[in-house]
Amino acid sequence: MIQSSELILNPDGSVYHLNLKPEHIAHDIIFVGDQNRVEKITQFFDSIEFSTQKREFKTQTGIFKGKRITVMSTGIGPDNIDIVMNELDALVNIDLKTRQPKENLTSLNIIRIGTSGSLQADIPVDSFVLSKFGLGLDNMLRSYLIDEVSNIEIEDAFVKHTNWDLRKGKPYVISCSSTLEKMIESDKMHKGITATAGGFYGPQGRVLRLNIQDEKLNSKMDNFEFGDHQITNLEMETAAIYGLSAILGHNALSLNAIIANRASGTFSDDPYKAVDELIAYTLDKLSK
Ligand code: R1P
Repeated sequence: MIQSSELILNPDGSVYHLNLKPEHIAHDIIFVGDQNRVEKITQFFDSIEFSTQKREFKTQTGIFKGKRITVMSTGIGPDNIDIVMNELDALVNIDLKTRQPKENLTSLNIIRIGTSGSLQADIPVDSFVLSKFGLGLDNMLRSYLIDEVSNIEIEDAFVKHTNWDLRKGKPYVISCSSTLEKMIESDKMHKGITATAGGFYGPQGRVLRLNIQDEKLNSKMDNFEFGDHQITNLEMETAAIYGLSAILGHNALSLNAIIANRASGTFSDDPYKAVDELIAYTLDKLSK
């Protein structure tokens, strides 16, 4: 039995941070970072059966073209993903009354619709990137046992190429769900390795008033290659979602609207438009 200090439930039986009970979520789930993006998606639904919000975690479940879908905001960063993924998994794979893991496990389909900065000059603002791999620079996932799901060859090549300082922890690389990739991909999507940082400024090479540990990191990431793969973009959730999905047994895919180009120093004139187009693209693919 899992103790109440470890799996915390609210007085109504919902999971602690997400405020959800098992009946509130669909098996197809869309993650967004920004809580205001939830309704940008559910406005297209035929009906909404459930809404809740606690802190930055806003959830709505409804029907889109006959398909039951949950849309949820995760807030920013891998630490939030640790909460979201563990509590979502508990909703389907732990009996919350007996506090025992279930024998027959359920796999959720999770698609992130996020914003991101491109590292490549030829992946311009307002384009889309499908994350074939997540490269975690954040360390959160290293608290778990990940050797069976991580791509050690790419990790080692990246550490060597960037002369990575291992005092920051070892980067981890996890692949997307190939099933979801096949469902969503098209020639509108760039594909590559998405780097996930544990912060927005220093951890992504931004210098305002503080010196950073490796000023050349972004340019070294920009010219890293492993087989056909290069690092396309930098954001704050993908690798953590891929890692926890892989070890918990869920399917995950991350889609990125490119709103900044770090190579050229440009920012989209209308970042909301790119996100709206990615939402329309994803809903269309999901409804087929
Ligand atoms: C930083 O501004 C936030 O934007 C990006 C990053 O991953 C980070 O969460 O994604 P979202 O727009 O989905 O939040």
